[in-house]
Amino acid sequence: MFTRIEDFIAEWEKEAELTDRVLSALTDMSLRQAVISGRRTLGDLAWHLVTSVHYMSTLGLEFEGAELGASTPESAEQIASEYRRINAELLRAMKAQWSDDRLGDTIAIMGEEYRNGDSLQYSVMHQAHHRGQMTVLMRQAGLLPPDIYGPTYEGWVEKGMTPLA
Ligand code: NI
Repeated sequence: MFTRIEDFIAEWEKEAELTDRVLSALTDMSLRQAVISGRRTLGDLAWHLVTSVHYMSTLGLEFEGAELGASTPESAEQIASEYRRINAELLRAMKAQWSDDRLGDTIAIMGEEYRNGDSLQYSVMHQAHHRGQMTVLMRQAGLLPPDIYGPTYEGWVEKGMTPLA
């Protein structure tokens, strides 16, 4: 759990940079890639990451999210730029509206009590979870995923090292 806002912001900024890297590597065509027919596409997952930043408004933060009910855009650039915009709004709102003691407050979410500091931790992990799904779909769509927590297969090869299988 996060107990200090500045710790969350430092972590979130690092993670958001990784997400931005993934979103910026998408092409319009790749957005239609699905793991199997009828399931969420790469575009849907990317857009879910954009809209889910605004879930943090359920913790009592006021900031503007994506247009309510907006469906997945067909432009990869639009998704990435909305992500950057909403992310900046989140951080601005948190710095302006919260102090550290808010992180210990609990809020009922779907019938269960969660401390805000835990919900923020969950948000970081939720983003990493979907980013991992997206890198698989990127491969299926013929795109090269960026380095995230370490080199990609191609990154190892470029360094003249044997990639881990
Ligand atoms: Ni999700």
